[in-house]
Amino acid sequence: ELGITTPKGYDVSFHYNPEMERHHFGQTHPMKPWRLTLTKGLVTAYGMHYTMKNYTARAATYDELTSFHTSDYVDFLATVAPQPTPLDLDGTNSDLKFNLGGSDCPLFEGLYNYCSLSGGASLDAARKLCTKQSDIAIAWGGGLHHAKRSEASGFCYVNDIVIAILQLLRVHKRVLYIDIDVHHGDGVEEAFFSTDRVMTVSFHKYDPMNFFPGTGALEDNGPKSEHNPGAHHAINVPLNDGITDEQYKWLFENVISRCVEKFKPEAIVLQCGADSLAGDRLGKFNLLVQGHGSCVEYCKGLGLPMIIVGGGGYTPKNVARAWAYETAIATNNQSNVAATAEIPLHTPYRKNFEYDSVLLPSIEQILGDARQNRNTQKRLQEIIQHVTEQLRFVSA
Ligand code: ZLV
Ligand code: CA
Ligand code: ZN
Repeated sequence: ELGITTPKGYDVSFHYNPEMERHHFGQTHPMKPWRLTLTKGLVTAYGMHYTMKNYTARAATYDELTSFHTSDYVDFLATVAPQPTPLDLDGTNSDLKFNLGGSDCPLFEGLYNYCSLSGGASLDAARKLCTKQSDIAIAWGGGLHHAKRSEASGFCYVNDIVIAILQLLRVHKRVLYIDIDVHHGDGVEEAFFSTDRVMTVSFHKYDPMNFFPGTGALEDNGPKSEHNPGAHHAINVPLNDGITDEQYKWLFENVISRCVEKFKPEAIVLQCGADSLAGDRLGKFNLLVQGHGSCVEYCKGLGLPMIIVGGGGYTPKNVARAWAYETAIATNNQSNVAATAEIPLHTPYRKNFEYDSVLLPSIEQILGDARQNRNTQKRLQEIIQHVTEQLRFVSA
């Protein structure tokens, strides 16, 4: 069996389970698992599924979940039921353990199944890389970067990324984790705080008093003790509202090229949270699908085995556009897709796409007017300067 290979010779696999989207965080909660349906519909409408291997992701097992999480926490996740009481009509029972049941991390029907499916998809992706059956493995249901060993946080209950990286570390000496979600990838950073085998790089909006989770300052680079091998292996790129494609691409390539040069990773995990796109319900950047996708393009060009996971993204139609476009980049269908400006007529839920149903809407189509850009070129230079200095302490 030769498998399906894209014209450039990459084996791409797509790990997806339609069961995930049947879960609901609640009417007013911004996280809509249904965006995965929209993404898969678009990927299929463009025919991209013919150019990759498609796997129905399985649920991660208890043992797989406890490769990172404590058994106390996983046991609790497995047994808690949504408990709306007469005093708690919206299901936001906030006095539960492990940060569960508040408005960010509500308890809902099938929560454990949802978490296991997200974990299973990313873990399957990691295993395909380990066995060299895939060069690029895509799991849009993963990317839940805030979950801690023993705590839920920011819409994330199980850290599928940490579980996938632990799997990669069985075979790969060094793994580079890159996070373009608009929020700081704190859970992944913390999990690998004391090892020099994982470097974490997060690009995010940073405004500690007003924006979740409030961590990820430029100067936070891992443990301060030089005796700790993890020192200098956490890279943070704090940004302000309104950053543009041009600036982001420039910054991304400058930062990542330096990290790759010094750290020499054997595999990459790229978290593609789509809340960094213009028009997101929570994020306030000015990124277009093209700018967001340029990060995927750049990483692919490094020629290293790579897992691509999802993450945030709160305007479902924009999430689907970006993740379909990025699937196209991975499978080398990019030019076909860009040439077909119109979203195909037979796309399920096509009416959801608005803006004349184009795949790559302009900033005017999305926002009317771009948001004010609060990132100066001077500040971006400072960031590159700081990252370069940190990397002096890093070697492969
Ligand atoms: O995209 O939340 O601001 C990966 C990801 O990175 C907070 N949470 C916390 C800190 C104090 N609270 C406020 C509680 C908010 C309750 C419910 C919302 C409800 C409606 C609309 C927006 C939010 C919301 N919550 C916006 N930002 C938050 C953050 C959590 C962000 C998680 C991002 C997850 C999947
Ligand atoms: Ca981030
Ligand atoms: Zn986010």
